[in-house]
Amino acid sequence: LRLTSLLTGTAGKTEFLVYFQPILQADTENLYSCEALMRFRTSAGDFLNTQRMIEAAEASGMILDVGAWMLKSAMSDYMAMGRNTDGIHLNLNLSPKQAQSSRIYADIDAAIEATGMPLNRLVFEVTEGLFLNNDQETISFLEWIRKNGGKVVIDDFGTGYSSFSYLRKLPVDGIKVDRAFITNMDQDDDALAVVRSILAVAQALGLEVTAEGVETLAQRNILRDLGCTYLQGYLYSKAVPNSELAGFIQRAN
Ligand code: G
Ligand code: G
Ligand code: NA
Ligand code: MN
Repeated sequence: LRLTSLLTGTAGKTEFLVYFQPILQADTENLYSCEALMRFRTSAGDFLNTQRMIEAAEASGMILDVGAWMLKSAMSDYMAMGRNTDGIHLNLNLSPKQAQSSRIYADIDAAIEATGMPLNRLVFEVTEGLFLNNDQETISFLEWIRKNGGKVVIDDFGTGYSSFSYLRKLPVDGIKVDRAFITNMDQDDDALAVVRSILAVAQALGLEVTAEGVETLAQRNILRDLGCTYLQGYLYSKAVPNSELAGFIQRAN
């Protein structure tokens, strides 16, 4: 598999990179966090499709090594921005396999130890699929994060199987409403109704809501009026390398 040669460095100089995409407080538009997103750049300078690469890593089991690399690199790059990222959270994506592996505690501990990034500024993004088997070890892991001051949010919310009644029982702090609903919200009444309902339920359950894929001021205004907590999307910034993120943060201050 390609990824094996990538990881062992036998595929030329394909680089693993960490990009960052800002997440803003919806009411003030102050910077709340940045989501770390993996990028794969070939020696020719082309970017490989991230989703396909992640899927290949999951299928081959290499996601555990790739994920551990990602945790440490994202925290390290983030801390290297120094004062710029003081007090700002860092969102990290966890694959289900990664979150369910027994080494996840050690991987997180090692990354924190190596970089000095405090756990109470980390937000872990997991997908609804993680909760399908109702596995007690998964629940314990998420509770461990939250006991230590970290947060857990459900990514791509609305695309999977989670029901609202189930949501109430999960050890999570919030949800990220899938981009598909946000994209269509200002043209499609059904999409707007879904976003409205999700926000109403989340608020009733005391959950924070992030809207992802916010591209227009019209979408921003609707989301603010509905009491959405955080906003993320091209309206503010795409995912950028840390060199560009530092500039973005300075302009925001
Ligand atoms: O940023 P972009 O739209 O290219 O991301 C494509 C997909 O890859 C998204 O579903 C995103 O969540 C996922 N992804 C990006 N970085 C990581 C990562 O570090 N870990 C995991 N598990 N998924 C990631
Ligand atoms: O699965 P996850 O939500 O982590 O995937 C995020 C993906 O969405 C990334 O590939 C990212 O580049 C992309 N993305 C982020 N913001 C926007 C946006 O405003 N519009 C669009 N079309 N894609 C976005
Ligand atoms: Na994500
Ligand atoms: Mn998402």
